[in-house]
Amino acid sequence: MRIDIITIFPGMFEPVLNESIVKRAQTKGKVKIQVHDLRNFTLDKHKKVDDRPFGGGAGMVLCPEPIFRAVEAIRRVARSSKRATKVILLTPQGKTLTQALAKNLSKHKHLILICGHYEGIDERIRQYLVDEEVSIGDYVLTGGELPAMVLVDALVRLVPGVLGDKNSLNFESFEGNLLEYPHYTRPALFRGMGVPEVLLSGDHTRIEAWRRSEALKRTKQRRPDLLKK
Ligand code: 6GU
Repeated sequence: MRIDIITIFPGMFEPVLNESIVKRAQTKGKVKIQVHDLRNFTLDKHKKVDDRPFGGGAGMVLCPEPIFRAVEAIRRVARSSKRATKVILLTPQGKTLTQALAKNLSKHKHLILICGHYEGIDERIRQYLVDEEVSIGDYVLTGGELPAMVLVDALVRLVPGVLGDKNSLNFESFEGNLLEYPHYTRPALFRGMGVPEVLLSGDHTRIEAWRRSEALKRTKQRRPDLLKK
C-alpha cells in the first residue's frame, strides 16, 4: 500500500509517522508513506497556496493549481493510473470515518490524502479531483492534518502483516459491533483488588463465554447504538 499526503504543514507528520507501529510498517515495507509540501507545487515565486474568495467574505481558499499539480506529479512518480489511485479529501463535510470505511479504504493500493482547511478549498478540487471526502467526527479542527494521521493509523494497522497477532484484529472493539471485554494481567491480587475467578480457571470454554457476555454487557451499557446494527 502506498499513501501520499498533500499538506501545507508537512512538519506535523514526521513525529507521528516515525513512531510505533506506523513506523515499523514502513520499515517492514508493508506501506510506503510520503508527505508532500503543497508549496513545492506552486508556480509563483511567493509559493502562494491560497487566495481570497470570489464574491468576498472572510477567510482564504486553497487554490486549485498547486493541488492539481501535486496529485498529477504523485501519480506520475507512483506510476499509478487515474483509476488505481483514490484521492481523499479530509474535510468536516465528508463521510464520517468508521471501522467499516477504514476497512474499505485499506483495500486500495494507492491513496492520495489532501488535507483541507476549514476556511475552504476551491470547489473544482472537490468536483474534478477528489474521489471521496472523509471527516473524523462531528467537531471542528483547524485543518485536515490530524484527521489524515488518524486515517493513516486506522488504515496501516489493517494492512496484512502489520500487526503481529492475527487475533488482535478479530477480537477488538467494533469487530462484530461489540466493544472489548475487560482485560487483566499480573498480579492476580493488586492492592486488595482481585481478578474475576473465571480468568484464572484455565477453562477456555468458560473464559470465552465470560468474555462474550462482558463484551455484550459493556456494549449495552455504553453503546446501545452499536447493537442495533
Ligand atoms: Cl477531516 N477536518 C477538519 N478541519 N475538521 C474536522 C475533520 C476534518 N473531521 C472532523 N473535524
